Amino acid sequence: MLKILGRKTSSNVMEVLWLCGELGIEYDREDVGGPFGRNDEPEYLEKNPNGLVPTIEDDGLTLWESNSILRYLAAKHAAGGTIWPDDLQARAAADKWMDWQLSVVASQITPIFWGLVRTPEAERDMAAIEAAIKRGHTVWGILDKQLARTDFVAGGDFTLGDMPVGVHAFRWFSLVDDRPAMPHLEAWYARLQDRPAYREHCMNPLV
Ligand SMILES: N[C@@H](CCC(=O)N[C@@H](CS)C(=O)NCC(=O)O)C(=O)O
Repeated sequence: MLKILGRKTSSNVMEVLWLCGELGIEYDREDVGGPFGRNDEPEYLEKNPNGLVPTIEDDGLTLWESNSILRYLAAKHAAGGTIWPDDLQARAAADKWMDWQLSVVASQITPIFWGLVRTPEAERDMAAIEAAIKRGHTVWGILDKQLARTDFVAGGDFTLGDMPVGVHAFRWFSLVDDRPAMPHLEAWYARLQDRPAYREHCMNPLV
């Protein structure tokens, strides 16, 4: 059976749990990282030299990087389906938004999340948090423009492309009140919330 190593409070672990929920993939999960530790131990570093979560083990394969894990699991369990389309151009469109989460969204949302959730109020760098919020107006505005054209990030169907950004959308909407109206982004976020596995794994109190 698929084994997932990683605490469920990690955004990158959430992606994997969400996909397992979407596809009905059974798994065993062990708490690793954050308050649970273990990710700096030699046994874990042998599996994932970054000392980060998640890592999966499946049929003799050890794999890290959450977006790569999503691609692997979708190719294995949902081949020919819409979530990871066979059509090259549809797949590239989904891939693009997964990479965009890594290269653009992660660095925009992290100062807000760490600042407001994991830093005591007296120690917060409010200037850095406010700068990240301002940057978010531009970043999430890019996605809003895309979603004016399509219901999901890569077209009419929900795909892997929606998942990494979907996990971070919860943080953006939960932590930031100072948001310009982005009706298409808001409608997409509401569509994600129609999905039971998104609600179960990605909409828990932030810690
Ligand atoms: N690009 C990696 C990032 C992994 C990552 O940064 N994981 C964080 C949690 S979200 C982590 O392991 N932090 C250390 C910890 O939890 O102890 C991925 O997508 O898997």
